[in-house]
Amino acid sequence: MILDKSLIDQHNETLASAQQKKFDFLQSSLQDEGHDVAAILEQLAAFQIAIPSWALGTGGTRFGRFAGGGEPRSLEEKLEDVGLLHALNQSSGAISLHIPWDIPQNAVAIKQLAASFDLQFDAVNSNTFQDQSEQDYSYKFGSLAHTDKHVRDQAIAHNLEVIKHGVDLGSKALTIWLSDGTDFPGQQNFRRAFNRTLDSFHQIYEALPADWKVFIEYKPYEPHFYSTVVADWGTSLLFCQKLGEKALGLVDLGHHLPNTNIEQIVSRFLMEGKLGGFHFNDSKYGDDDLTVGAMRPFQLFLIFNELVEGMTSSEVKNPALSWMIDASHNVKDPLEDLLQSVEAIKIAYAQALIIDRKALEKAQEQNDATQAQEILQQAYRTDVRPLLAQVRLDYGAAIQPLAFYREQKIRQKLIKQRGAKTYTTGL
Ligand code: PSV
Ligand code: MN
Ligand code: MN
Repeated sequence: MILDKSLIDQHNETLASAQQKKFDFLQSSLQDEGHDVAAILEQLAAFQIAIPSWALGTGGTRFGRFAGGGEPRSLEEKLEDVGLLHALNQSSGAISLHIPWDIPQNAVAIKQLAASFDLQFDAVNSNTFQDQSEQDYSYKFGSLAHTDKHVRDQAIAHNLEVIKHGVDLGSKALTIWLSDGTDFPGQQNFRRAFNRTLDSFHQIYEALPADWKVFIEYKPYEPHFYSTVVADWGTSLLFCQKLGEKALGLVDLGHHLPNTNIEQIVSRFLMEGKLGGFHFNDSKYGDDDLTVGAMRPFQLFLIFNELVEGMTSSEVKNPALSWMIDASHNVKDPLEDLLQSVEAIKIAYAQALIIDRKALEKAQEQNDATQAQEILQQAYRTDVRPLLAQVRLDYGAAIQPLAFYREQKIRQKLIKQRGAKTYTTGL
């Protein structure tokens, strides 16, 4: 859907004076606290979050899928949807593709279309967790970790194919989420499964272009319920250390057992210079893939506290990160869900940027737990939304993207254009 930009200007005109009041108040409070508001606005403007191509359609669960209408029917329409999000918030300037769900038939044309929406291609994802109709061997008992070399070779070849697609599109990273694992005690030898995986990873690593990275995503369980080869951050780090500097860990917020201290994991990865990127989402129980910030916004803020600390500390040398969302669900309009997710990420980032770091360091040195809490909560309880809205206004995006989306009945327009019964590949 091509968006008429003048509609955004009209929307902004009606909200501009209220926005100005909120922004002026926040700006002067932050300045009184010693913050450089212009610098914060610049950092917020530069912060772009990649949209997963598989989140543009209704997610569904293994029990059913309740598809909405007007969902993208092709890669081109997925790019249009991300282009729309980016026009609304100027914060979603990238897309992350999943192969073979999104095989680009004509990479040159796809790249041009993406550029017309000002979109880049973030990490490409391989998929050896499902069988494809034309493949020779089944992944029922694993892929890169399989006991049978034929299966492993097939899975390696698929990853090399994904890298090729990524190169054609200008992507610079491969994300491997390896679902391999077992469902019953004794089913496999853990050490051998690890070593087979390492050997497969090595072969993929060797095929990476010089300026590429590979992200190793971990997840404790599902689809397998007894053991998973890359179950946790320690295993991911171990693989990355054995592979070399292009291999980095990927933290999907939903891939932790309940009450895990994810912010400390983030700190550890950063400390080792081994953090590659994120799959943002939220969850109450497991890999729920809920809208970012829907359940535990404070945890998200604490994660950004570590990220900002790590990215600004001279003690940490970590490459630039890939920021990606991995969320989708059954009951929301996917585009609304994504607008909310991007907003939640940027709120947490903005709040982390206004933490009084010097005071926090002092409190930490003095073991003053009370003061440390006060400092963190001073930032967390600040309503930073006028900063985000200001950046959007300055860059020609909508002051209130979600309200605009609803006012303009964009979903209804997409349904009219694409139909009420649309089908997307992927989860
Ligand atoms: C697996 O649960 C995962 O988080 C991986 O990132 C996959 O690529 C994605 O979900 C598939 O939906
Ligand atoms: Mn993920
Ligand atoms: Mn997941």
